[in-house]
Amino acid sequence: MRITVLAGGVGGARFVRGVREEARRRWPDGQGGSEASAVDVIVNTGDDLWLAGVRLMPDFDSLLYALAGVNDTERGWGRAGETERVAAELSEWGVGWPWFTLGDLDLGTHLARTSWLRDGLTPTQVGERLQGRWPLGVRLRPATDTEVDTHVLVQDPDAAGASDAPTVELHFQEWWTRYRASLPALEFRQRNLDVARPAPGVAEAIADADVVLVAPSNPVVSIGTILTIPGIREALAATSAPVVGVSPIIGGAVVRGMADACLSAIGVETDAAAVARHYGARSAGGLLDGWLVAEEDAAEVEGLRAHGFAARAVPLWMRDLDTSAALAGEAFDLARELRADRGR
Ligand code: FO1
Repeated sequence: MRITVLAGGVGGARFVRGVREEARRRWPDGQGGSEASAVDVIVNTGDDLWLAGVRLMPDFDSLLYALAGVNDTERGWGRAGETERVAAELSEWGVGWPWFTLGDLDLGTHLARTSWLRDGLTPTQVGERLQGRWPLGVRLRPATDTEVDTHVLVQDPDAAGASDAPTVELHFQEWWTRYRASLPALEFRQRNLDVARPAPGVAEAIADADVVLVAPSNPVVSIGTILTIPGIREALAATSAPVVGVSPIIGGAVVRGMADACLSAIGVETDAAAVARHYGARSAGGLLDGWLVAEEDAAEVEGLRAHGFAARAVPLWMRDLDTSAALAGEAFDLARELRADRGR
């Protein structure tokens, strides 16, 4: 069973842990000749940035740390047991951003990554080395090896809200961590899309999948950014695998993060059905065959089915490994039914 997941960082990590667990339970590798399974995670790279001379890949690192079990579960990013001695010095030197903390252990990752990049390795090759340190049980794949860093067009925050304030482009991470997504985003833009291509192995992971899962990550700046990489939408349209997504919205509210600020910026309601329609039904040229909504949103199922989505209301809250695995199981079950329907 080959499972490919499109994921961002923090919300994606929780879901991918569930996918890994459920895959292990359903397809214990090689025992009794049972079918083996493989999980490939296509990771958003739009949050990535250069800061203090090092290359950060926040979504990749959130998944890496969470799947390795070394993540800070409180903050949702960075390393457990972190210290900030170097960050204090960087702040004294005025290097980096005072609102963006680079922990000591985390800096170890960024220094290793930057060192390998300077040796000529690609982000994909760097990712292979980083995940080689811990047996993750899944393969993390940056969506592209091109630097596509998301930037956000806003009214100049220093123009004191003047109606004719000029616009400025902020790196997504400044908009997200300094301004907490409070500045209305006029546009999200990725860099270098004219030369960006899926990273090696990404198009194949989609084409060869038995199921493609869309994690409950930010539909705009995480999943949306993966979809802007030329070639990825085409691969998703062409794969024989059913594409099943999980709503990041429960009862009209985001589960975590500030996806609502991103959705409103592109004119999409913060609603489980609205996000599905934003992604589009595959039968109508969009992304999704199936869509899982929370039981709180069961009333949306009939309308979604009328729009061509194989929708289903299931428990969506991922409180722990078991609930995350159960959610992954619901996605696997829906995908199996979709494959059976297609077979008919
Ligand atoms: N998020 C914050 O809100 N404040 C921070 O200081 C911060 C530092 C940071 C450093 C490394 C890293 O990989 C992630 C970091 N994040 C921080 C989280 C980051 O904004 C998110 O992981 C995603 O990029 C947005 O979902």
